[in-house]
Parts: sequence; C-alpha cells; structure tokens
Amino acid sequence: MAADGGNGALFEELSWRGFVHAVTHPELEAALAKEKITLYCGFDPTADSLHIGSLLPIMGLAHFQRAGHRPIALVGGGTGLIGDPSFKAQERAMLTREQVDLNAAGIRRQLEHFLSFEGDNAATMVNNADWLCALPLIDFLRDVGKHFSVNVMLSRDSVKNRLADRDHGISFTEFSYSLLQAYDFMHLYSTRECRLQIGGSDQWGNIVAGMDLSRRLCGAETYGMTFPLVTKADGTKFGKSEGGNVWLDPERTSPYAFYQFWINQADADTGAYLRYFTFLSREEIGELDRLTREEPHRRAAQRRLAEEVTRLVHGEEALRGAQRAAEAMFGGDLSGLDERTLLEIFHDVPSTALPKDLLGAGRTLLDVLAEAGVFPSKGEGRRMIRNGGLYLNSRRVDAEDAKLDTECLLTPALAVVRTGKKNYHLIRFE
Ligand code: 383
Repeated sequence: MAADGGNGALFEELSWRGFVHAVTHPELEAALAKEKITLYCGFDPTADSLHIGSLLPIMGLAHFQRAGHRPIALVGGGTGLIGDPSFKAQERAMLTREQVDLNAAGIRRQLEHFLSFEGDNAATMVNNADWLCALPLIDFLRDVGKHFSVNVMLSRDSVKNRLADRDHGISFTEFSYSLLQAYDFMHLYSTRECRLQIGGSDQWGNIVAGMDLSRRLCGAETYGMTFPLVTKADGTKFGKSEGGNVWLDPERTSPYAFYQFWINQADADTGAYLRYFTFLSREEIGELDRLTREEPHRRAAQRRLAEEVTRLVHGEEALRGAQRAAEAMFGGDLSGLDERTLLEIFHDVPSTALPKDLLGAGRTLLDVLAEAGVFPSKGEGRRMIRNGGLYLNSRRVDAEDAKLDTECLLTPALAVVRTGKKNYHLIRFE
C-alpha cells in the first residue's frame, strides 16, 4: 500500500516523520506528486553488515517505494575500494578487494529485506564496481575530472578538518572519492533515468557533485535530498550500545540485544524514533506519544518501537525469541533460548564454572549448588527447597535429594538457577 495513499502526499509524510534535512530544489515536492521517479541511495561495504546508522536511508527508500517510486539500492563495491572521506577525522584503512567483495555480498543480502523486488515499481540492486572498476584513467580525467574545480572541492565542509590538520591529512585517493560518487549518479541517470539521490546529511557534497556532473555531461536536471543525522536528546551518540555499534546482522548483534537497544531508549527520543524507524501511522504514533506523556513508567512506546524495528530487521520468529528472552529475566520460561542469548540475558549475574564430569556422578543438586556458592549453606539450600524457592531452568526443584545429571541442563553447557523471585546464578559446565 502506498504510504501516501496514492494522493501525492509522500513529501508531506516524510517531512512529518522528520526525514527531510535538506532538498536541492523546492520543486521536488511537486515533482514527486506528479510522477513516479527512480531514485537511489548508496551504501559502501566498509563492513560485512550494515548498522542502524544506515536504517534511516533504508526506511527512506522504502517510503519512496510504498508511494510508488522506483528505488535503486547501490552497493559501493567500487567506491568501497577508495573510502569516503566525508566528515571522517582520518584516512580510512584500505580494504582488500576480497574483503570488499565479501562485505558487498553481506550488505546486499541485508538490503534485500527492506525493499520489494517485484511489481511495477520493483526495486533494483546495483554494484558500482560494475562500471567504476572498468573506467580508463586518461578518459576519466579528461571527461569527468575537467568538470570538477579543486577550489570548490577544497571548500567543502566534509573535508575541511582534514585540510586544516596536516597530521591527519587527506590522500589523493580519498580526495577523488566524490568524483566517483558523482559519476555513479550520472551513470544511473543515463542508464536508468535515475533522477534523485538520497542520503544522510554527510552526503550533501557528494550528491550535489553528481547533480552537477549530470547537468554538464547529460544536460540532466536531477534532485538531491538528505536526511538528518539521528541524535539523542541527552547528547550522546545514537546507535551505540555497551558492545559498540548496533548491527543489523544477527550474528553481530543478537536479536535480543537489538530488541533491548530499542526498549532502552529515553522517553524524549522514542517519539522521533517511532517516526523514523517504523511504518506506524500518525494516529498510532500520536497515541503512543500520549502514553509516554501520561504513563511513562509503562514504556508502551519503547515496547512498540522495539517490536516494530526488531520485526522489520529480523522477522517475526526472532522477535518472539527476543521478547521471550526479555521476559525470562522476570521469571519467564527459559526453554528454547539458545546459549548465546542466555549468556547475554544473564551477563551480569553471578556464574560458576564446574567440570562437566560432575554430571551424572551421583552428586545431589543441593550439594553441588551449595559448593558453587548459590546458597550460603546446605541447610539454607534445604530450607529454600522446602519453601518452594529454588528453581532450575525455570522449573521448581521439589526434592532435596534430586541428583545432578544431564537433565539439569538447559543447553549442552548451561544451567540457570534462580532462588527467590529474581536472584539468578549461572552454572557453566566445562
Ligand atoms: C557510494 C556511491 C554512491 C552513493 C553513495 C555511496 C556511499 C556514500 C557513503 N555512505 C555512508 C556509508 O556507506 O559513504 N559515499 O557508510 C552512509 N550511507 C547511508 C547514509 C549515511 C552515510 O550508507 O548518511 C548513513 O547511511 O547516506 O553516512 O554512488
């Protein structure tokens, strides 16, 4: 379904959601209402996964597609070999071709999740290595380079710091980056009639360079639109959690950690993030904003945000797993959670490593747990069992003489002990 109901209100919708940082032409709004256009956004394969910093432009592409426009997702297999210096404090480490290819494949798979590659306005995926890597140097310098003024390039905000600071200067390699991105826009215009490039506000200079080149070489009028940098009300950097970047790859950031990241957002940020990172309607978001104002302690908006974004990025099943893991801390069912998720949930509870051969050696659970320091004494442990206060893997332990065997394990190497309502202790068999 079109996000704008098909009535040409896409631009208004994007503005309401806070997506519009700058546009090159005020006429873009009318152009988008009048016709269906092709647009693109590029992602460089600097790692084998995207992180949530890329989520806003991805949502942007998806909004355009829902409104009937044709999105192109560009993977920078060529530009990734060079490295975009925009607003970067220092020269990037050069990646090998093999690494860039591997990364590009990973990113491509992720981008495929968010767009539809079928129907009238099917999305396409391109890799700029396909045309950039084949450019002949002399022709490039003559035909493309001639249209770039080094004077203008030196005045760009995006490289200012690098020019001022000799210790962190800029190589010719990185300095030439914006010519390559400019070439892409011109190439996509001439081969696919692509008329608009979108990107984060850090991409303004590169986008404008591409429009300029398309005008000079093809006589084309193209557009640019940038999104804001996502910020947090408390001034700290958005998109980092304890472990660093929040990645879209479930191997790098588990769906549970991903879900928790969104659950933990501050009240002051949640409304903006619902607009940015979900497709919920204005009515739904308005209602969630009201709940944040009137009963913030329930965190209904954070919960909905976490639910929507986790479903979008990881799918329904992973969302259920993350929600169950989140409940596990409060006495919920632990069965079916994998070892990695369990270690994440219980990363700050006391844990004891025991030798694997203790399992099935005829020792009682009570003995072993007392030795592991789960209770102060065996007597205390006994009392706990009698009072129904000892749980193993979320099941109550009723027998004082219960034996320690493989039945006591939750995963091949883990058992989770709970005493009382929420005192956890992790037992790792090694
Ligand atoms: C390469 C070739 C093009 C068009 C764009 C590119 C990539 C661009 C870039 N983008 C960032 C990246 O890849 O470096 N030169 O990490 C980020 N983007 C998007 C968005 C953002 C930008 O992928 O602001 C955040 O995610 O534009 O920093 O022909």
